[in-house]
Amino acid sequence: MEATQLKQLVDYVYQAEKNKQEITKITSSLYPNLQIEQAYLIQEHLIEQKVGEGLSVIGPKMGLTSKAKMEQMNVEDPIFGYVFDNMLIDEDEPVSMSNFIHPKMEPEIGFILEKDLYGSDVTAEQVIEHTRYIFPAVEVIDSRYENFNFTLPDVIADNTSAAGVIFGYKMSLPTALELDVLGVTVKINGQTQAFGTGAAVLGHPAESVARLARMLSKSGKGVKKDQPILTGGITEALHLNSGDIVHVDYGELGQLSFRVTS
Ligand code: OOG
Ligand code: MG
Repeated sequence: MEATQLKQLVDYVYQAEKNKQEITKITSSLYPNLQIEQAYLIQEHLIEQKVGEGLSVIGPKMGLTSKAKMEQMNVEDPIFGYVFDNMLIDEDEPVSMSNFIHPKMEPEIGFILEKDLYGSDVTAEQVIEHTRYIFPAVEVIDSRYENFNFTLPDVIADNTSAAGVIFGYKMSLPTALELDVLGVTVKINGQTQAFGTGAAVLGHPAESVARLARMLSKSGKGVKKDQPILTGGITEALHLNSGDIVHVDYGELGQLSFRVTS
């Protein structure tokens, strides 16, 4: 891909996010042959552009790590992107529809490591051994593409639909919990809308962190200590609407609630 083309595509997704204006996916006409490596290059430049404007990366996120998500989005491989400081939503703060195009929420489990992990052979066991704590989280995703319709390269270029995060305050040790059998229930306006267990995320959420480390090792990077790491939606993502009251129960990990306003 030529430098001018790269710049054009970075700008395309960047402007869509900035103006909260949905766009046609890149692969439908702008660049039908977009490859995964090229998509990560677009993502990298997008991130540099945001950092250049004074925003900071809070931590990485994994996406499409559960069957429910892969089936919902019709794509089959885990992907990663980055959460920025301007995406943080306090639990007491409502989620305002006006900040998004067509937001959805997904329940996730977050990790904080006490040690950087590098290498193509990082395992879930190592992740658990070096986890400072885990916490309940909600990710608000907001694909910049019309109808959340995209291919794997499209969604990678769009920083994996990252748009908002709510981090729960309760910290737990992964060793004290069987995360694979932990049940997570999402209720919207008092009605159960989705349920999943930790095992939905690549068998165990720690495996998602390990997979991220292995994916990053291809470009000489790793997962860093003290950064919140999102391991991916446990259930399918649920559309948010103004007036919704959302309550997520993470069993022993705690709970998270928020409301949605216009
Ligand atoms: C892509 C982002 C997926 C997850 O947790 O699976 C993701 C999307 O579905 O728009 O963040
Ligand atoms: Mg997610």
